[in-house]
Amino acid sequence: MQTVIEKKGYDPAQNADNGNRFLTGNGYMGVRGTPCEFGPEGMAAVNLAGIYHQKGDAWREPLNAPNPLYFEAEGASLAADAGNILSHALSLDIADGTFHRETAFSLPGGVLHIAQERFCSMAQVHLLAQRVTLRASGSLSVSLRAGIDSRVWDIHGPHYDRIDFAREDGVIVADAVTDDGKTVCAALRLCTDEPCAFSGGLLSLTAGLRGGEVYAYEFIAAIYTSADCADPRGAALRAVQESPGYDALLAQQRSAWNSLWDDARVIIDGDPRAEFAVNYSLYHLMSIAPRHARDLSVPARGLSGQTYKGAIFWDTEMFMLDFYLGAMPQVAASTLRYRIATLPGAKKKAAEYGLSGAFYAWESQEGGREGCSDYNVTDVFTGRPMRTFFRDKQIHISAAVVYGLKKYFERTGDDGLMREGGAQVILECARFYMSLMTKRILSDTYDLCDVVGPDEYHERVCNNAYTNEMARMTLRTACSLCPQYATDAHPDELAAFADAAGHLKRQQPDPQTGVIEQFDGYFALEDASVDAVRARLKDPREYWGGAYGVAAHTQVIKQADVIALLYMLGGYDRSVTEANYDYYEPRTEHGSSLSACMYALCACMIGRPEEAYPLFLKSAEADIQGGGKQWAGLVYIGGTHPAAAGGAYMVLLFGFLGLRFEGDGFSLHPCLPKGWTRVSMNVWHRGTRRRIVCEALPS
Ligand code: IFM
Repeated sequence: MQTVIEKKGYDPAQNADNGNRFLTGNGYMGVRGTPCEFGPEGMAAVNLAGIYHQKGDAWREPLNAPNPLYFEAEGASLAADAGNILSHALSLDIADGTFHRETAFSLPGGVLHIAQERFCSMAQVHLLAQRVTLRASGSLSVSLRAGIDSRVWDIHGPHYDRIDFAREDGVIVADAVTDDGKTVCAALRLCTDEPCAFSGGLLSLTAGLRGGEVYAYEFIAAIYTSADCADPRGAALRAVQESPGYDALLAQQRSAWNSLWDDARVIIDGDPRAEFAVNYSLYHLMSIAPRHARDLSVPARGLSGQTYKGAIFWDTEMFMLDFYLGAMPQVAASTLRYRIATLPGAKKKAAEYGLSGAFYAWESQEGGREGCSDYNVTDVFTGRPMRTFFRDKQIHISAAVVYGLKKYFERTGDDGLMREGGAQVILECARFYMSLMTKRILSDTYDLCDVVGPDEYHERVCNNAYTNEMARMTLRTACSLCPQYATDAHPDELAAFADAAGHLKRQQPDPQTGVIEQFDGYFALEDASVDAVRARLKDPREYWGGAYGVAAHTQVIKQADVIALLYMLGGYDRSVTEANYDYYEPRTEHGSSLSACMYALCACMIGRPEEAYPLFLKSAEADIQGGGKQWAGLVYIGGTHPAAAGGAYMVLLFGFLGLRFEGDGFSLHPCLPKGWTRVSMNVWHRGTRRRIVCEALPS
C-alpha cells in the first residue's frame, strides 16, 4: 500500500502548495511542509490550535510560534535560490507523519547534500523533532545557522510585541509575547559538539565536512503557551530536557500513528490511486484532530496557517464529523463540546443582532468569538474591502451545530453530550430561528428572509431551501429532545416550535421537473453557463459574489446548496434527487472545496458511481493536486482542505459503500466504481469498532 507522496525538483511557484501538501501535525500544532531554511518568504509556519490574537484593527487570527527547527547552510539555501540546486525532493510518509527533504547543492569545493526528516510528535503533542544530515562529496567548510527563527510568518501581524531569546543549559528558549499578554514559548535542544556563537535565537558554527561522511544534527523542540499552563517557559524547558532522543521519539511516533491507522486505514483493492488519496485525506484529518483537548474543534484550513482566521466553520460538523465519529469518536466529542462551551459567545452574537437564542459565529474562534468581519473580501479593482453578508446572514451555521449534536447522539448512542449542555444548545438554536422567522399577514406560511445559504454567491435571499429545512430540523429536534433533558424549555415554547416547523416555507420540488428552487426567485435569474460567467471576469482573482459579482445575477452557484440539502437531510424521492443533480451540477462552479463531495454523494444516491468518481477524487486529492482557489478577491485563502478530506470519506462510506446505520447495526448498499474489487475499513459505531468488508461480484 502506498504511503509516501513525493515531489521532485524545485519550483518556487509550488512553495505555497507544498507547504500544505507536506504538512505535519498533531492536533496541537501544524508545521507546514517547508524546507528547514525557509522563513516567512517561504510561508514556513508552526501554526497553533486554539490560541488567537488581534493586532490593532486587523483580522484576529491564530498564533504561529517562532520556528524552532530552523537550519541553514550558507550557500546552500532554497530560500536564496542561487542557481546551484542540483536536485531536490520533498516527501511525506503518511504512515508515521514524517516529512523528508533531500537537496543537493553545488558549492565551490564540491557538492553538499542536505537531508531533513521531521515530525510533530503524536505521542507528546508539545514536542517536535528534526534530524538534519549533511554529506559532502569533497571536503567542505560550511557556515551553519540553526535554532529558533525570530521571523514569524503572519498574515495579519506581527503578533508578537517582543521575542526574547536565551540559552540555558544548552537549551535555546524563545519567549514570544503579545500586547494582550499571551505568551508562546519554544525551547530547543540541539545537539552539536562544535563550538558555536549564539545570537537572536540562532547558533552559528562552521562545520568542516570530510568527503563522504555523514554529519547529523538532531533537534528536539517543545512549544507551550499561556493557554496551556501558568508557566509555559518552564514547561517547554522541562519537556525538551526530559525528552528522549530523536530515535526514541521516532519509535514513539511510529507506534502512535500505527494505532491511529488501526482505526482509520482504508484498503481499496483495484484502485491504488483512490486508496492513497483517501488515506492521505484521513492522514490530514488525523494530523489536525485535537486528541489532546476536551473541547477544541478543527479549523476550516486545519493547522496549515492563518487563512480563514484559523476559525471553525460549519465544515467541521457537516463535512468532517463523520470521519471523527467513525475513527476517533473522542475527537468528535471534543469538537461538539467546543460548541457547548462556546454557547455564551453564540448567545452574545444573537443578542448583538437583537435576536434570541444562539447564533453561532460563522468563523468561530476561542470562546465562540466571531472572527468574520462585515468586509470579508477585498475588491481586486479598487483594493477596497467589500461588504459581504457571511457573518450576519449565514444563519444555517446554528443548525449545523444541532445537526452535529444529533448525529453524535444517534451514532454513539451516548447522550452524555446532551446532558453536558448539548440539549440546551439545541434549544437556544431553535429560539434563534424562532426570533428570525416572519409571517405574512395574509398567509399561513412562515419565511426566513434575508439569508445567505451555502451558495455564497447569492446573498440576502429569501427562503433558501437548505436553510429552511435545516431550521425546521432544528425546531423538531428541540421538540423531541428538550423534554428529556434538563433545559429551561417551557412547554408552550416547544409547542410554538412545533407550529413553526409545520408552517415554515418548504421549497417543494417543481411538479413538472422535480427541481427545487434554491431560494425565492432563483429561477428568474439569468440562466448562463459557468463558462459564460467565467468569461465575464476581468481579473482571475475577482470575487464572483457580492453585489456586483459576475455570478450574483445568474443561476451559477458557488457550491452545493440544494444538493447539500438532498444529501444531508435525505427523505426525497430518487427522481427528485436525480432531477436536481442534473439541474444544478452544470450550474455549479465548485468554487468551494466543500462542493464536489456533495454532488458525488448524490450521484451515488441515484446509482451513478462513474459520475461520482471524478468528484470524489477531486475531494480526496484537493491537497495532493493543490492549485485550488488561493484568492477571494485580494484575500489569501490557501491552505489545506479538511472538509474536502472529510467529504471524500463520506463519499466512500455512504456513497460507494452505501453504509446505512440501523440502530446498533448497519447495512451496505454498494455502488462501487469500476475496477474496485474489494474495500475494507473499520468504523466505530455505538461504542464498538466494526469491520466493514465489501467485495464486488466477479463480472
Ligand atoms: O465554510 C466554507 C464555505 O461554505 C465556503 N467558503 C469557505 C468556507 C470555509 O471552508
